Amino acid sequence: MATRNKNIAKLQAGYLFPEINRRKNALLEKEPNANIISLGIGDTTEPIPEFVAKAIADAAIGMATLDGYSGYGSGLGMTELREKITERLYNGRIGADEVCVSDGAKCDCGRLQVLFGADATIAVQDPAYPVYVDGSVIIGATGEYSAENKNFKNIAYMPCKPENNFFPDLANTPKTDLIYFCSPNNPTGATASKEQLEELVAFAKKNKSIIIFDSAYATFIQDPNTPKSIFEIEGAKEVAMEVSSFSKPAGFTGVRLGWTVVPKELKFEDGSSVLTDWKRIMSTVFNGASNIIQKGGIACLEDEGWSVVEERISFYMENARLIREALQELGITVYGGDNAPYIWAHFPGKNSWDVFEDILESCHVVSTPGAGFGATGNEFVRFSAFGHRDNVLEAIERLKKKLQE
Ligand code: PGU
Repeated sequence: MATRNKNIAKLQAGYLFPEINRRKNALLEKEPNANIISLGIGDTTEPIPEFVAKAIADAAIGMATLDGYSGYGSGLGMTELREKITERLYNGRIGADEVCVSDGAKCDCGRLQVLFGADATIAVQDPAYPVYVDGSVIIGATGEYSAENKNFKNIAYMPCKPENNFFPDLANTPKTDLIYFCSPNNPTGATASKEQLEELVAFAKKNKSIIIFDSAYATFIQDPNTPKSIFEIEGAKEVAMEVSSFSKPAGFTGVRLGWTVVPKELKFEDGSSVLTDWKRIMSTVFNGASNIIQKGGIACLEDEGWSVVEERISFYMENARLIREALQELGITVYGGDNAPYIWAHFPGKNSWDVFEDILESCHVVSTPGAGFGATGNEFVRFSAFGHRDNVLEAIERLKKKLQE
């Protein structure tokens, strides 16, 4: 028989969200009538704009006609979509030919790991979206796991905690090939300021690192002075690429559409173009995002679609405010929730899986334990602001009852 991929064997646990689901289902087995509310996985709940659904439906029906039919696309996305992304979301700061459309940010993270390979050294924020580390483990880029330190040998973890305002201490971060950086951050909800991102770009320049900037939540930023893209920072095009997504702003978590920006200026050590290699990877292991769904993406970015997208974002941010304020009233220290759809709640001295279990058992509310995002998350629990308003209010009532005990 074939031998098991030794890198997969290094993964310390199952992927975080299926594990949470498993625990939720275990509770349902014990209490089949439990009305469980999820503030766990960051999955959108509100319908996509009707204007967008109609564009998708029209494209689908068009496929049954000779004129409307299309097969394989360019692989990097429809020109109209790429242009609209640069106009609506990047103020024209990047070229449409630097936008590579995909089936989502998570999938692009996986392909990025293939792009850089097993020899790339990486730095990640701790806590971080688990895909950066797990994906790097799978590609073999992380070295062995140390149970004692609860981390992988070849990963530079950049602790992000209240004490450093959730921005890494770059002076004490080693040089690595890649730096994963997510702002607004999943899971802490923190955003990096312009000055902080300037520091990050300067750090990457000095070390000849490439920043992989994840802006999946950029549209949730409310503060007009907070950058929504790394490309708002001067010189970033020489040291950064950006992954992003329609998932959270447009309710496309199940529809699937995202993109990665790879600037032409971004070069490897030998002077060769990262964009050229990215195109090579995309044309080899991906065949383009669905042409039907790309029409939906175009519709999102038109005025009629975008006004509803903005309404949905405001709706989720109101959920975030409700959750944040309710927890604060209960005396819990919370972070995030003002420029991001996540609230990062601190339970000093407690183990996050225990807090998660306790809230699940006693309130029938699913949260996400901070330890699932890295060792620095261990005293924290993440609450997602994605949910129907009734459910959010009900979850808040249950949390109040429980935590006031
Ligand atoms: N990037 C970040 C920072 C994310 O938090 C998520 C989703 C994605 C990318 C995925 O984007 P797609 O375009 O939909 O692929 N994070 C959610 C969902 C969990 C998951 O496994 O992706 C979360 O709850 O953290």
